[in-house]
Amino acid sequence: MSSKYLPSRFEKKWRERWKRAKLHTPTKDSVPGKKNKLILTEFPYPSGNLHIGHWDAFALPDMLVRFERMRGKNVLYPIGFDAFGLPAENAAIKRGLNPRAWTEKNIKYMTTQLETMGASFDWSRVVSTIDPEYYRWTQWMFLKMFEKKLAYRAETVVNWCPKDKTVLANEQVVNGLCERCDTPVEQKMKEQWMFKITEYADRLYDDVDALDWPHATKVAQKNWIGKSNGATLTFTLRVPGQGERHAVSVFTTRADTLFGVTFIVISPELAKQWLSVGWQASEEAKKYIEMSLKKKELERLQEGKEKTGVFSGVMAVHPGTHGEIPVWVADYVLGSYGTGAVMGVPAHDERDFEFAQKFNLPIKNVITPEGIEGEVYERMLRGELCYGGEGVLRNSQQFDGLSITDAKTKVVNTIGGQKTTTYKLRDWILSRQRYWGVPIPIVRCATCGYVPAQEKDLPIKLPVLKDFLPTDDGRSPLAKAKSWVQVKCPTCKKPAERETDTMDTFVDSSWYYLRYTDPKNKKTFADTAKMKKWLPVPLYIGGAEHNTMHLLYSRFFAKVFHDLGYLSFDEPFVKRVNHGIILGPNGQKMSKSRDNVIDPDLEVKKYGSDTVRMYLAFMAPYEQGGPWDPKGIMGVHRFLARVYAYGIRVGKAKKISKTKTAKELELVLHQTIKKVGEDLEAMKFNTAVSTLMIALNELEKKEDLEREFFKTFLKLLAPLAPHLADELWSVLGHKKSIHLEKWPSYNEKKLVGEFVTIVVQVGGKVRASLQAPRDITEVELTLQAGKLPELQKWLEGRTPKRVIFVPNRLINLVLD
Ligand code: ANZ
Ligand code: ZN
Repeated sequence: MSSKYLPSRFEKKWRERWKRAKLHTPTKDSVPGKKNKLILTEFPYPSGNLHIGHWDAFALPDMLVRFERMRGKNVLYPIGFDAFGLPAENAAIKRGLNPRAWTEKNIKYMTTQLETMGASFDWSRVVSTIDPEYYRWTQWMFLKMFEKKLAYRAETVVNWCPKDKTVLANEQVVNGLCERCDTPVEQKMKEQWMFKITEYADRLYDDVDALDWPHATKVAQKNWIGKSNGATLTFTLRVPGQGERHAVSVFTTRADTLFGVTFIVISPELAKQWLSVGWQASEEAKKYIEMSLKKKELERLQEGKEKTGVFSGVMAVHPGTHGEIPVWVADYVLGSYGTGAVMGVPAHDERDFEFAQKFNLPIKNVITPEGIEGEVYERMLRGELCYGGEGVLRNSQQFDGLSITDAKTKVVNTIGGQKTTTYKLRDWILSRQRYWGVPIPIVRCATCGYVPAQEKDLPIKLPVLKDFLPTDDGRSPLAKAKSWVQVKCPTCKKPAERETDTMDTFVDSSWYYLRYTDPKNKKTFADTAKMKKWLPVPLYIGGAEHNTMHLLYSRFFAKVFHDLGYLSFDEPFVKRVNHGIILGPNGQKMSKSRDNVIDPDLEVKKYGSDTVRMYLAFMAPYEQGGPWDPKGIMGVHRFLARVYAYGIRVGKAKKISKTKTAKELELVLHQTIKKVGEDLEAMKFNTAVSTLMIALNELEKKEDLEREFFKTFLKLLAPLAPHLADELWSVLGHKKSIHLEKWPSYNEKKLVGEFVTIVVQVGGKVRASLQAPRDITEVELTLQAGKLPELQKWLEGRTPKRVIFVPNRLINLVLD
């Protein structure tokens, strides 16, 4: 047997053996004496080809999966496809194919690619969102939510292309232009199906705290929900010719600044409502309102954009001073937030300040600036500068001298306002006027209105359509399926029509993990007892791009179906880990236009699957990601080649004089077992690899072959390079797969060798000292020294060019 490492000779063989031996599949729902663990990764979109990010997302968690199995857990590692969605529809339109044909072909191909990873998925539980047996339950969940009034119809703003006469998804609007014809996109009011996620805003906000999630993800969830504690205050209006018959409410987080209010601003949306109830606005105001309503929220809020607005002609009465203040209409106030109106406090709010300056409105300071002196202080008091900080009240009658916090409550109580909590979160618009999605199971009847489909009629199957281009009137392409659309009303049996909108694909992915626990169930989305075995998900690994929508929507679904009695938990994902992004060799995001895309298939051809896995593990901390380095992968490949050569030598040596591990290697052995185990458990794959590298160095230094040590080494390597480990395991004469072995244990007593004090120098100057085990290796010592806090200011992030090493005495890191 050659000692040249040629993974293409055996990797496929092992994958086939694992498959035949049903090593990972099907996962039993319980195994006596074993604890269950579900390790969940975000199921992929079947775009047609695996990219290196997929390897990062699936092959690396597989290391943890295999490790946990060796540690005696019953691990479920499922896979599926999030297969509805716009890209399939667009690709199909382009190629003149049917979206289902295109998607299914991709799933098939990607399945073969996923298999080459050697990832130990349970292929018996594959879930695909386009399978009618899956979307039957997506529709069922919609019906449950409709029943509870958590799914409803309402008018909202949509993107509209006036040339194509169609509604566009946000992704189809590129720089404000229609993706297909480059016409400027308009905003149009249209009735849509919505989920009432706002009803859960409070719980979604509060329950984040207890989750074992990355801090950034938790903050992102909270910001998205945007909870704000404030008050609603009401101002009486004086409308010309109508007297004091009307009022306007504002939402404020700074009720304490009431006496600094010098104007009121209402949003164009609220102004439009006023128009509809008889407000006589000037032509100028009407024009301004019309124009503003066409703009996008983002555009309106743009920082630094010059403020615009128009006087309404209406005056308001200040509830504290009883003086008159003008009411303006301006687009920096949003219709969808708070009450759609604000009290203008230019001395203390930056936006109001800009507005007052532009339109020459009075600016009145009511808070004494704290910690500010001199000229700036004087100017703030005069209202020439805006001040948003702490301080006590002034210019505020009986409230003078109060702190901001005290004043907030007192002002609200005195003028009869109301404490209010407001959220940025909006209800979830789930309907899409597109073909390739789950049909919304509703019938529109002229007599009965929106009638839910009956459970026994589910799934309402997506009809096969030749022409699935969007229609001219903004209705979904499904409107073209005449015979499918025309049905009898389930209630009154008169002719009626099916709803032709389909669902946002985020609905499909909000519950897929439930289905993994019981993918073939025909009676319910998943059996309760089976769900209990695996859920809530102990670990969910995915990309940071899902910090808000997908994770929030899934949490919302879990809460709803918990409240309806179907789930025992109301938070779906106990722990969340976000993986980093693999960048191109030039450190930039991989993209075809930059010509820096790494094709995993090619890399596997060149180096083998194990090398690609190991290199991804080694290149950077998992949660951080980093650039792909062609030299780096060669280094990892050489390391595996050395492992292979060592294994072949051990295999060939018929009789090895000593079978016990040499005394001087015991420390390394036990430390390696401990470190690799701890690293894998914490998903620190990179340091697990470097620990194995150090161990191999030590092995190779000895003249005698270390069979026992090497056997342990292979077990530690097995989760990372599963093919190679099994190949060498059989070379050593084992009949059963190494993946059925127990994870090695270490002896606590053998962990500590004798300690020595080592002098640490940088560029020849003593900068620190270090306690290290006797006979610590150069590599290990360099690593440890590099981490010393007292060295950081000397290293300044540089890596040493050269290392001078005197065993058990000294290490000198030479920088240049
Ligand atoms: C007076 C005031 C004085 C305000 C002051 C702030 C500072 P957050 O914290 O994001 O909830 N606001 C209220 N409704 C608005 C709307 N529909 N469009 C734009 N702005 C709106 O922000 C709450 C503050 O945002 C509110 O408090 C209000 O301005 C403004 F020194 O009221 B404040
Ligand atoms: Zn009817």
